[in-house]
Amino acid sequence: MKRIAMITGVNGQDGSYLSEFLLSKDYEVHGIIRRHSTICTQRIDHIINNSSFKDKFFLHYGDLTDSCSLAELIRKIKPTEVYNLAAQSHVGISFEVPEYTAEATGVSTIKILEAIRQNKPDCRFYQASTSELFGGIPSTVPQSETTPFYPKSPYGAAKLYSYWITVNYREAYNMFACNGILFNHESPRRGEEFVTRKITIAVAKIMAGKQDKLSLGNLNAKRDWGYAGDYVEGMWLMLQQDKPDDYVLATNETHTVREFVEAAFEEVGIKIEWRGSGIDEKGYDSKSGKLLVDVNPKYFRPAEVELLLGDPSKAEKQLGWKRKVKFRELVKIMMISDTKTITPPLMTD
Ligand code: NAP
Ligand code: F7E
Repeated sequence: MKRIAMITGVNGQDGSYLSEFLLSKDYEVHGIIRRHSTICTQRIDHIINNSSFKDKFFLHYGDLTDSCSLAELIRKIKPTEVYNLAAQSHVGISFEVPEYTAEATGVSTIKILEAIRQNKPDCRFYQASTSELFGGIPSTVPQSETTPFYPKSPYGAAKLYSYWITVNYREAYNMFACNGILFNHESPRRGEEFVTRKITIAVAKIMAGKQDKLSLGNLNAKRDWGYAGDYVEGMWLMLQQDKPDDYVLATNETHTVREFVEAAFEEVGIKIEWRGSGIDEKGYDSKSGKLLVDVNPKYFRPAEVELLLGDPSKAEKQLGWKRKVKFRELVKIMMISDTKTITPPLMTD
């Protein structure tokens, strides 16, 4: 049987890695992009411009908030698998655009599920669920498929709806619908407003003399950070099982934002020495004494998820999935990439 995947959010971080992965497995891949006033396909240009994918990789306009476009795409493409990766995916920004986040990250999922139910009910469905669902009960660690949910942001609350409507369509209509409850995963293609990429870009720019210091919010937040390239394989594995189910993908390791900062500077030979506390905490180059990191309350969130640590044992056992890239290797991969891109200026004043 011809395997045809439809990916919403194809030009996002995960969409780009998943496209590469599925093309390597000989899928026909149909990616959905929304219209921008400028072209936003940087993460997939290498696929678009690769002639061997000319008859394998297709892009279509569509929008999460437009059920007409989604239904028409399902009718036209007749996918065997749909990966719903598109979302307003920034937790901090979800406090600034809460209603839009509810529409794009929550309600849109029913539009896709209904389009599948009515037009291609045997199609398998992957929902990009998230560790943000666990949010507010930091004492419950490590978090697994049985940990209660307690979202702490408009983003988390919208994803909660998407999680349950996916379970509901599986149970009510016997659809093959799965939730991947993914903990944070990063890469050189990570959006520049997420903390890891903000840090690696800033360190590269500081080294190139293009930025003075890095300003951050909560340095104490702990995250379970993995590598996006590892996680897309887990998404695919979920849709290859005999029965649909929900799975956590995580590394089972947690690190503070502060530790990520230290690791990134260590990659360029700088040891950070911290002085002060709270909003007065600052990070200095231990050799030169130069101020490199400070705290700016504008990056604090109205409500914060303090601690995420995932237990991926169900996915490891049932899917045979395991993350390959460890924390320090992830920081290194991102630092090498950003250092290469942000070259030192050719001339100085
Ligand atoms: P990302 O880089 O922010 O990509 C999000 C994608 O959604 C982009 O392609 C974006 O397109 C698209 N999109 C946003 N609003 C849209 C709309 N109204 N209509 C159509 N497309 C729209 O996110 P990611 O890191 O790849 O994450 C993929 C999915 O997994 C998201 O649903 C995210 O919430 C979820 N997730 C991510 C993580 C993580 O750590 N990365 C962890 C758990 C869950 P534009 O380029 O047009 O904005
Ligand atoms: O924040 C803290 C911030 O924005 C991580 C999304 O992919 O993963 C991601 O959500 C932590 C938070 O990711 C800054 O307060 C400090 O505690 O990189 P982030 P996130 O909120 O964990 C989940 C699993 C998803 O599902 C989401 O789609 O870092 N932090 N200072 C900062 N965060 C940012 N962005 N910027 C700062 O300056």
